[in-house]
Amino acid sequence: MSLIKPTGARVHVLLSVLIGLLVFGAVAQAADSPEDELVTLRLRFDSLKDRYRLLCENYSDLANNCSAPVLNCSECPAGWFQVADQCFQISTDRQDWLTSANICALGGRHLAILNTMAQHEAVEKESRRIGGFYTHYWIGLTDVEKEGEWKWVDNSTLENPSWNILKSEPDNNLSDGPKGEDCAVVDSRSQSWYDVPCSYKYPRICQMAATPLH
Ligand SMILES: [Ca+2]
Ligand SMILES: [Ca+2]
Repeated sequence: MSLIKPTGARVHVLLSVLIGLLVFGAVAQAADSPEDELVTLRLRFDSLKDRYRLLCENYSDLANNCSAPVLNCSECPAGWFQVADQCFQISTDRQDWLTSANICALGGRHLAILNTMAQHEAVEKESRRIGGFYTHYWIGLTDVEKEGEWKWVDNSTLENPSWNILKSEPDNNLSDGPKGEDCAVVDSRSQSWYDVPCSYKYPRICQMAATPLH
C-alpha cells in the first residue's frame, strides 16, 4: 500500500476549499429566514421523534423479555395508529355518514381529515392489517351544504384533493336518488376518494391529536 504525502501546495488547496465550504455554509445559514429555520427544525424534531419511538419500541421489546418495566412508546391510545402528531382509528362497525361523524365527535374527536400521502399510506397499511371485507371508509368530507363545495368537518376548505379522477369522481351520481352523493369515502387500496350517498353504511376513520410523549 502506498501512502501519498500531501505537498505544501496540496495542503494549501485543501485548506482553501475547506475554508470556502465553511464560509459558504455560514453564508447559506445566515441567509435562512426564521421561517425556513423553523421548517428545518420542525423536520429535524419530527425525525427525532420517529427515531425515539423506534428506540422506545426496541427497548420495550427487550424489557418484555427481561421482565423490566415497559415504556409507553405511543402518543396514541391502544387501537389507534399514529401519523406525525395525529392518531387515527378504523372502526369495525358500519354506519351512515352522519352517525359516523357523531360517533367520532364523542370526546373531541372527528371523522378523519386526510391531507397527506403519509396518512393515506398509513390508512392502507392499517386496513390491510385488520383485514376484513371493506376497503372503503368514511372520511370527514361533505358537500351537503352546497353542491360541489366540499368542506372538511372542521369547516376548513379542501386543499389537497385525492378524488379518484380515473373514475370521474366526484360525480354526484343521481342513480340512488335525487339527493345525489354528498359524503366522501376513502378507498384504502387506491388511496383515493369517492363521493357516495350519505345514507350508505361504511366503517369510519376517526382522528384525534396525539398526546406528546413525556
Ligand atoms: Ca354532492
Ligand atoms: Ca361518486
